[in-house]
Amino acid sequence: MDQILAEQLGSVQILKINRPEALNALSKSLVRELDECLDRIKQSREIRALILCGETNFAAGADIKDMVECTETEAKAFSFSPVFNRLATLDIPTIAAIEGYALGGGLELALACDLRIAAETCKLGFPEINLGIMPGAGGTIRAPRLIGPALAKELIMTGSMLDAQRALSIGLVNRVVPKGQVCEEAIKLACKIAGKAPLAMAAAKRTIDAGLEEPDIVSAVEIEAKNWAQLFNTCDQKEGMRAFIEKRTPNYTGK
Ligand code: DAK
Repeated sequence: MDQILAEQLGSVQILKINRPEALNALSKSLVRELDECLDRIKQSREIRALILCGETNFAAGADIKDMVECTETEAKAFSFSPVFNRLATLDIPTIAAIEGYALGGGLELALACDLRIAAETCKLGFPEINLGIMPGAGGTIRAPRLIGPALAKELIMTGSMLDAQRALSIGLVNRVVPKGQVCEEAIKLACKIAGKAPLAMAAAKRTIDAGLEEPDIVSAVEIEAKNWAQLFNTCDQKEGMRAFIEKRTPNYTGK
């Protein structure tokens, strides 16, 4: 059975994690499948936004049964981080639509996305500390950048779960919607974003992420200025501004 179900709605790609019997725990083979999907998405010129979701759960973490007897070398060979990094650095915007549990590696997967929409009944957290490990696929790095080091340390050190409202209040998720509506909301948001100029979208994403890496604000603003000016080499910049002046809807081609 496919552990990732792929569906394309216009220019929006939906990847649904499909391992309900284990609350969508991320097995090695499931993450390999995800990687193959990312390959296809990277090569596509049609796909302009990606949604990651599950049916009743997002993902209750990496598969503990896969990891329990790992040696250090085997743990290193577990290839979650490279795949999550590839997801995080895709040119297109990515949205995690979170129903149910997003725990451990599941939360790390959601954090590798640009935006997160959560069902009001969902539970998020890093329970790794309860298993004698710590987050290892971006959690200790991406969570502090998103919610600050103190709140990230509290989450990681206690291993406690947060509900959706608390996650919203600390900026861990962008929006909270009623149970059962996350996918619908994510599709609406993805369609809105997918209609924008793709090169500008990619540049905005790359620039925000580069700015977070760059401790010196003057250098960060220089990166922004360079990336901004480069957009004037694109047909889409001319199209966007001409469409405004001509009072019509722009037709972006990604060139
Ligand atoms: N792994 C394997 N199976 C899991 C699972 C998991 N993470 N979570 C749930 N399941 C399975 C259960 O074993 C059970 O299967 P059966 O016993 O029926 O065969 C089934 O899903 C239903 O679960 P429960 O019976 O436990 O359901 P409850 O509603 O009672 O509880 C729960 C739901 C989410 C509170 C509970 O299932 C739970 O605590 N699950 C574990 C959550 C967790 O600790 N997650 C973090 C895992 S550690 C890496 C870096 C990082 C990582 C991996 C690699 N590298 C750098 C390579 C990530 C590590 C983690 O995520």
